[in-house]
Amino acid sequence: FLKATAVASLATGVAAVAGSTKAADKKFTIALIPGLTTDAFYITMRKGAEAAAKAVGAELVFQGGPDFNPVTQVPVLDAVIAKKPDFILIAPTDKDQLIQPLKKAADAGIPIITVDTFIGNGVYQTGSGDADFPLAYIASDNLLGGAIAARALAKAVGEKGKVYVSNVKPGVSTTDQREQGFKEEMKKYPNITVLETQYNDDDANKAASQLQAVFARNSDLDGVFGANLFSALGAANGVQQAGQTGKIRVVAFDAPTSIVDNINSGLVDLAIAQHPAEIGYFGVMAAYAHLTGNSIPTAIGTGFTVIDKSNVADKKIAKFIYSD
Ligand code: T6T
Repeated sequence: FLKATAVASLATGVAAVAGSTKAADKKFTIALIPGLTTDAFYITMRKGAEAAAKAVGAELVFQGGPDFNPVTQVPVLDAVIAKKPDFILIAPTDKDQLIQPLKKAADAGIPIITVDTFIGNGVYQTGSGDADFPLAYIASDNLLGGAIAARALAKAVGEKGKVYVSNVKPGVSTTDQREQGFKEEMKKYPNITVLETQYNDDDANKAASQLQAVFARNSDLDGVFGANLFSALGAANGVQQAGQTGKIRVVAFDAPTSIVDNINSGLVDLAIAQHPAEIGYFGVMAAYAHLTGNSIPTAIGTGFTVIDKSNVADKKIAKFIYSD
């Protein structure tokens, strides 16, 4: 048996040289599954991923669900697994609910990196737990991002008063960590009360009506932290609809063009831009490195660019505004 295997692999080796299908020449297919397809954050991530795929001659397949929800993401993941790509990059829409579906990919021999969000506790390749099998996590430092938001909002409201977090839903690693980082940092401001978090299910309209409802209950509301793109956009719209522009201060996570317009108009004080193109670029590069036999780091952290009135018109900032 051993002998037969050796002969077979030798034969394959010969064929590979003759056909010139060495690993480095192979056109790899790398799938990128975003949290949802119609979100400027993931559209920008895709652009970075496409740029890297072009650089290494890989094919990028971008396939995702219509909303940020495991119920719509898991069938997309199953369909991608069935096509047997060489690598899966995915932003899991829930820390727990994507573990088993992703295990299926790992069991099928498809290597995985999670981008933006994580499964389990986000610490991979430790040999412990049931969710450490992805090779790497490539993302912003969301705890830090939440702390930056808290400091900015505290400053905007004069370090006193009432604020709240407009958030997506519990179970999403990124937005959970932003809220955690925000609340921890807010403990340094004893004169600021953080009201109960409002969960909007990634629906900007819901975030806008929640802002008005919180304001109706708290006429002395001073500020809101929108913990992702739709939360921030919705909360800002709610402030405007309530006629409170400049009175209820808004700190936004994410930087689509609409938020930048709102900084110019004074509706939003500051936006914390992530670097989604960088996440996509390094996601593909790490996948390619692994596929060509190189080792890769288990975590890659990407940065932030804070945008406010003082730098919003700066040309160097423009590349951090998300693509639509
Ligand atoms: O904030 C990003 C992303 O980091 C988060 O995981 C989900 O929401 C966004 O896509 C923005 O909508």
